[in-house]
Amino acid sequence: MPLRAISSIQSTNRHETINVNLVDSPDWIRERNPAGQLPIIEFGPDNKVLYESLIVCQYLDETYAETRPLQSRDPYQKARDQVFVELFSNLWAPASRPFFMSADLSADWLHIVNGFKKFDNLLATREGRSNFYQPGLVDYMIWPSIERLPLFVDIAGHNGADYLRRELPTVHNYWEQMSGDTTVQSARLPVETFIENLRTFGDPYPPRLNPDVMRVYSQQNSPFAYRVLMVLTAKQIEHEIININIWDKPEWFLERSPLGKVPVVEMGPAGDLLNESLIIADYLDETIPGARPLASPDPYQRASDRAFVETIGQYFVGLEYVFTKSDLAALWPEIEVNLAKANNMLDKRLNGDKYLSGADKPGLTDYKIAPFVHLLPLCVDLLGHNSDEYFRDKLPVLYTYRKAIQSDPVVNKVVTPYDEFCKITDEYHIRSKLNDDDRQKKIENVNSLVLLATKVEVQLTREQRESDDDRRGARPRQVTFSPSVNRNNFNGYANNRPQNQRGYLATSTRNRIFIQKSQYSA
Ligand SMILES: N[C@@H](CCC(=O)N[C@@H](CS)C(=O)NCC(=O)O)C(=O)O
Repeated sequence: MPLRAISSIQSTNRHETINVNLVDSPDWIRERNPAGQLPIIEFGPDNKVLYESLIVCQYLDETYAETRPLQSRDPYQKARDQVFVELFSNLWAPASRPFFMSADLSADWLHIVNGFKKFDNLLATREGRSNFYQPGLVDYMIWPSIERLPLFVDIAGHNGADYLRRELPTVHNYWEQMSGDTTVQSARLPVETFIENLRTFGDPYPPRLNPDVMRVYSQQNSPFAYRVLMVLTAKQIEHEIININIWDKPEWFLERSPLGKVPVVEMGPAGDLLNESLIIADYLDETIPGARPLASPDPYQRASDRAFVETIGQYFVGLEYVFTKSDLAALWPEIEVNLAKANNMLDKRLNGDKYLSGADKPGLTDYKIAPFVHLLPLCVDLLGHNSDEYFRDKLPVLYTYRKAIQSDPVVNKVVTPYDEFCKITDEYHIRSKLNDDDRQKKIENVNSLVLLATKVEVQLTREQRESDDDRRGARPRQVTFSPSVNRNNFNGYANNRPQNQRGYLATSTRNRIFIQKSQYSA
């Protein structure tokens, strides 16, 4: 229940929010909370960590008491309030489960009603104690559940507002009063965004804050994305990076990438999209002068360079096999032949130069192949050979060229260091061997959220139809949701955590959707 923590934080206290994809939880979450659950807060110069929403909120209240204390000062009352929240949570969990899990809510309706009635009775035991003009910690702890109640009734096929008024009078009264609270209001989320959140399992689509800044959808370890990032970096073009969890892609990414692959760039006020790394690289160099042109000015040279990239790319097949084939050893003879061909082709094309550009800095063709040359030894190392010796002895041109591109500051800035990449590759292999139970559990988690999203959508369509028919008049949508994301935080995160992110992210290759500060912002 990440929402609790968020809605109880005073808006005057600065915080940033990282949404985590819990369906496919990254290791760095378990490093912070062994149970792998949210919310987790991380704070202070020594990165203190705290989890369990009730404990987190209590801590926040005690630490930031100067603005507005949220708990009773009387220890007995405080303890009783805690017991109340526990009782409440225990009732909410079984009552809400059918909304996530059951395909036929009408069959579960009696069970649901029963749970909601208990809810109402429990809330009645506190009547008179809440000061609605100044809700306290207890209120903010139970509100995220109560806020959803009318919508849940709606999606079960009944009219949520009417049902509350008739059957759950205490909840109804409480809901109306709490809705007027400014903290509750500031944390509201349109129901459409709620649906999107259920389907995306991580951050919702991060709005582009500045349409002049080019956006790159990337993945921290994608050599294809590196091509584009190298061109942008070499030309010093301002950009922002959204890393996508390519193992579990959010829908808003799929809407932007025809094959679901990174890189994709999103540009200009109209959000023009372009995919395919080589095409993007050419386009950027042709249309933006930047710090320096990267391609040859001669059309024939440019065309033959493109052909060179296509052809040598086929000899990097060993690298592709690392990620696509299980029995690398059987493919070793083929890998060796191709590596030798790549070495010879590069030798001819370089003709003694340091870079393919023929200059003292890499050019467009160098940046197109650099990510692959950087990673190429993987297909040697993973077979237990020593790639350094192998390249030096058998592939001397590739060996020297690799050292040359790795000494370029642009390449260095963009790529994950080779050693780190080896660890990631191990993880990748472990990951693809996830046991079937884990996989099944994940699929069930996803399905239950998608089911709920679908139910909410069906309800919205029904509401829309009814209001179109003007049968009941345009009933204002009554239920909105606490956000799981503080919208400002896209900004905050981008500004607060720029340069140290690479190392941090590289330890976890999965699930990160974040904005990296563009390298060349003022
Ligand atoms: N031809 C594409 C290839 C891009 C590509 O394969 N990207 C990988 C990451 S290295 C990807 O997005 N994979 C996700 C998937 O295929 O589902 C290009 O050059 O941009």
